[in-house]
Amino acid sequence: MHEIQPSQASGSKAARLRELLAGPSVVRAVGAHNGLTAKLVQRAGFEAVWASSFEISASHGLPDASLVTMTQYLDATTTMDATTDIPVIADCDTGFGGPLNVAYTMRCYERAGIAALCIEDKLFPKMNSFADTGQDLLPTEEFALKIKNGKEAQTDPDTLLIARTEALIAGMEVSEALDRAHAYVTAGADAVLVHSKSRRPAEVLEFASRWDSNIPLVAVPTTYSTVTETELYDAGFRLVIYANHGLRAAVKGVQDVLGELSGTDRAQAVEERIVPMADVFALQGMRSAFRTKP
Ligand code: SPV
Ligand code: MG
Repeated sequence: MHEIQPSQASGSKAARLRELLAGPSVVRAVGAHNGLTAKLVQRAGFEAVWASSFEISASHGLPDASLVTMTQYLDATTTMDATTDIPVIADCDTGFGGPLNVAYTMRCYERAGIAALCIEDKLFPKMNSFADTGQDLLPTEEFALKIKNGKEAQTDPDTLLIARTEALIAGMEVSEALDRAHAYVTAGADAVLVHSKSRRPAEVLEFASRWDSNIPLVAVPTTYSTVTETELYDAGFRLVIYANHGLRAAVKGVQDVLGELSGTDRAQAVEERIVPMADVFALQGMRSAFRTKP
């Protein structure tokens, strides 16, 4: 079993993420889907961006159901990486196919400089974890082979491959989730994400209490949102992903403002509830784009 090792200071984002994961406090990532939302994540002080398949799919107006292609995901992820200084963790769904697709995905994402990739043990094509259908899993050995192939294709030793088990999402017992996750560690995973749709943190905390590895654990407290980062860290989680809070905030904000605007006859009605253009200019880097020589 291998622990996350701080890198030999290559200065890359992947090396930085390894350092953070080996550090004394929980690493926090937030979901994003484009350059602007990734910048907002960085500005709010989070340590990493989660290039969420749910958010990227939604940004195309599509369900998170393996419809968006690998190159579309990579394009969005590369933009997020280019517009931020913090590591980007790419949600690569099932790895976009079989073991060969995972190896190809690893090569493409590494070439683009992405710090970490996460793949999950659902069947391709997959559905979002909170959908009530399409939660069938690949046999453990087949997913372990995907992890092995991904790791073998890796060239930068700092790149992280996170194995995500959907066993609890599929209604299996904690012991099945543990068996799978331990097999993924043996196959070479650098971290394990155990996803859950429970309203309470009990099952992920039980998973962590029975975790028999130094490989860091990753939590996505979307439904069990009462849990604190401290509780998760103390249980053994080193990375917490707030997967879609920015997108959901944006949908609420746009819906509310446009709803109000459509019921009135002048734009001033919503002025107080929207940011000034100057705030967007700042996010776009307008001043540096148009800086002229003195
Ligand atoms: C995502 O953000 O795309 C995730 C997390 O994979 S979830 O939507 O909970 O499956
Ligand atoms: Mg996803």
